Amino acid sequence: MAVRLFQSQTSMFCEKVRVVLATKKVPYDIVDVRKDDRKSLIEYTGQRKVPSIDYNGQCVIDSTTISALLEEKHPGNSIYPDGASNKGLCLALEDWSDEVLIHANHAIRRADTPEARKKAEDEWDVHFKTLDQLFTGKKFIFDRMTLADISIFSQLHYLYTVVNYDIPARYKNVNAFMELMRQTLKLESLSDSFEAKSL
Ligand SMILES: N[C@@H](CCC(=O)N[C@@H](CS)C(=O)NCC(=O)O)C(=O)O
Repeated sequence: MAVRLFQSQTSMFCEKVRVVLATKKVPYDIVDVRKDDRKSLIEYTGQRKVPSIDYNGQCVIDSTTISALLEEKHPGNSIYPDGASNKGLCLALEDWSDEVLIHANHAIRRADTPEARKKAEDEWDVHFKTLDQLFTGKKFIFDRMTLADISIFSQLHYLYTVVNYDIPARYKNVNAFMELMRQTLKLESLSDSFEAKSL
């Protein structure tokens, strides 16, 4: 089996796929697209976005599609919860995280005035409040780590790895979740990005 992940180390969507690959213990090689200005990525996939994957010759683009393919090919250590209703909820949370939290991340990373920074932090506050309620009385969202946790973690983790912004201590449940994920992913610190290792 030959799997190549076209990625950049700092992308939250690439980290999401690295965690899925590691959870499923799938060996893979990394093609760092920054090193050749995305030339190898464009040659193989015909487009510029990462993560993209070469799965035994099959070209797959987008972290959601890649995760679903990995689940199909490697059903052990499932990344989805049991039961159709919980799976639907997990997919909805993955989508919310990928499509909504990403905007808050773009806003805080791009903020270049104190006003823009304040607006971006206010936007994050809305999401932290939502997440703090979501994680009330829970460790993971379902009974074990699923793609909902992995997607949310990847967006929140970007605040530590790239933005240099710590989640305020008042969001106790969100901070407890980040600490649990740090331990689960065997990260020494939340400022370390998740590497290409097996769990
Ligand atoms: N929905 C996509 C988002 C992927 C995405 O936005 N990738 C960014 C890096 S974080 C990218 O490659 N942007 C380069 C471009 O659009 O040219 C996914 O889940 O994979």
